[in-house]
Amino acid sequence: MATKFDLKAFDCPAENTWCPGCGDFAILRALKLALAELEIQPHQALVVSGIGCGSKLPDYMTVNGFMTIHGRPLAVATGARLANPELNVIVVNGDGDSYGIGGNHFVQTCRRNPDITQIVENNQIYGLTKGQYSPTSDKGLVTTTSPSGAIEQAFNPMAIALAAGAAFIARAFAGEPRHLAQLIAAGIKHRGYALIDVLQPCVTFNHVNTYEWYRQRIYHLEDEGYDPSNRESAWLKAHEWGERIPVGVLYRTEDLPAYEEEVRALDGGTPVSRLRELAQQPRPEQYEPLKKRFA
Ligand SMILES: Cc1ncc(C[n+]2csc(CCOP(=O)(O)OP(=O)(O)O)c2C)c(N)n1
Ligand code: SF4
Repeated sequence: MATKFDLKAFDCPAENTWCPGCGDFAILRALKLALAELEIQPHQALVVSGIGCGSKLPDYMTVNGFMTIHGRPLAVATGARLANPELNVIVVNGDGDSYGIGGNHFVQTCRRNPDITQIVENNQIYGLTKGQYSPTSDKGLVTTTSPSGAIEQAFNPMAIALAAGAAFIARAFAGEPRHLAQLIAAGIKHRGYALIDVLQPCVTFNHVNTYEWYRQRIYHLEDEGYDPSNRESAWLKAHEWGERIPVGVLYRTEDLPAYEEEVRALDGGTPVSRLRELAQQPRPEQYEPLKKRFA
């Protein structure tokens, strides 16, 4: 992906505390690449996160950022988008934040379809709190809270997003930042909610789902002539996990209106546009005394 302006615009001096080798580094780079490719400048984007290792991401780039409480970035992002549709609103959070504590917000956002893009750093573990199993941990995964192996079935974000009505559903791998950047850019360009679930190795706590594990299994849907507009095919692809794991756009439809297009309360203007109008209206009580003073 050739970028049209300098990625340095997004650089930031904050000390990075991610473990060396963490997949979150590639996600950070891919997001910057995608924004640069779309010529979106730092002040034109808002990155909203929750709590977790991956949710530290807005701290590590120059951009408008909002770190919410655990599991709530989608609610905050939807509100921000309604208030100011000129902002490119991007949510970045972990699988625990998104699919665990934020699970209901995830489902409601899929069916609500606000024009925001969500990047889920899916490392199949709770990284920040030191390696408990998460909703996407594979059954049997041995972790600090499942010494005999996780006994629950894993949450399937692709299938749940599809069933809940999401209009753009993609999966990527943190070991391929340029491919990931293309998917993020496509998600941002998509009108409505876009989910990009990123397979993100946690090199410290998940010793099963490693870079090597994923490299042996992933394949690219676009290499197989796959048609992402077919809902039935997407349902089958959403359930492919194990020996072969598809990455790319699983499902996409442009047929659904974005949530904010249907919110009638915004017909008279958004909160930000109304504030701008107010600011431009002459306020005689302010300038009349000044005029008298300098007459
Ligand atoms: C209400 C609430 N419950 C629990 C926590 C503790 N907590 C902080 S981060 C986290 C898990 C984060 O996991 P994930 O979202 O997968 O992100 P990762 O750290 O793996 O990037 C938990 C349980 C919290 N901060 N707030
Ligand atoms: S604990 Fe895991 S997810 Fe957190 S920074 Fe380290 S490698 Fe990344």
